[in-house]
Amino acid sequence: MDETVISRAIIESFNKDLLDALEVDVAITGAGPSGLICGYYLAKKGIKTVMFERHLRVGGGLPGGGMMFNSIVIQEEAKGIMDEFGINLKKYKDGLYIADSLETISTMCSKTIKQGVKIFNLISVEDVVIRKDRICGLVLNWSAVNWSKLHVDPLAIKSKVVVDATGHETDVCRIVERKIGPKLNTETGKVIGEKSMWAEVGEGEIVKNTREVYPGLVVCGMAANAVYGSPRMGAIFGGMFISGKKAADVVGKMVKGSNGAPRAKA
Ligand code: 48H
Repeated sequence: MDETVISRAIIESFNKDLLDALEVDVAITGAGPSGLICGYYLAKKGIKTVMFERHLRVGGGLPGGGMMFNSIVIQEEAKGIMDEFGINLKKYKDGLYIADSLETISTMCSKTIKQGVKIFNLISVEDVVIRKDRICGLVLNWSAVNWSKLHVDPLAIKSKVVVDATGHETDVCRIVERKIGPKLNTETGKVIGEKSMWAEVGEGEIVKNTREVYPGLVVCGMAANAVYGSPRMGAIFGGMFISGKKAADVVGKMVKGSNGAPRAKA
């Protein structure tokens, strides 16, 4: 068991994965709940999908539950998605369920990877690639480079569609706004910003807000409400899952050449 063999195995396999990610159908920014669900359903449609997550761990705001009480609330409309993933739900009252946040996120992450999505953690999206008024890729750097403010130039990948699943930060939409001005298809052309908490309205509006916000760029999850100026909703997560699934449907229609056949699993 030579140490250099261990090192070589890791370097070779990571390099292969990164090279394979250079040209993909879909690149998702953010491995929170909406990004994971979106990736799962895209891969299920046979669409080559990669995901970039800034932090060491995946899951975004989900593991923290509500104020660190590690449970989340799910409404009836999202029960089918939870059932598909095989995540346990306890009925709380009619139409409302409780799930363990750690079981939820670990199961979603595992099933998304097994479905064929490659998730790269510790990599940040710091810019986009734009051609002819269309987003067609992401500019990437190690998160450690950004956090330590080192001057290191990034690398880039190309994708037919980019998904902004960055949650409250709405990072990709903000980058686009910063780089090309107020050209998003919101009322102002800019990221409007999320409104204060109103669970019912926030959960309702997130589905219609899940859409193409600029050519080649689809927004889902909390980022969808933030970009279109809808309320936050607290620790109810059904809307995030339904939004991720809708994003996969929207993106699926945008990606040409997908025959709907399941992608071969690694
Ligand atoms: C790479 C990035 C970048 C970047 C950010 O915040 P998330 O969990 O987002 P959603 O939309 O899947 O879920 C939202 C939910 O967690 C939540 O916050 C709710 C329901 N809030 C309600 C309320 O009232 O507060 O995940 C986004 C992920 C995170 O893991 C970020 O680290 C990551 O995106 N991310 N990754 N490059 N530039 N920006």
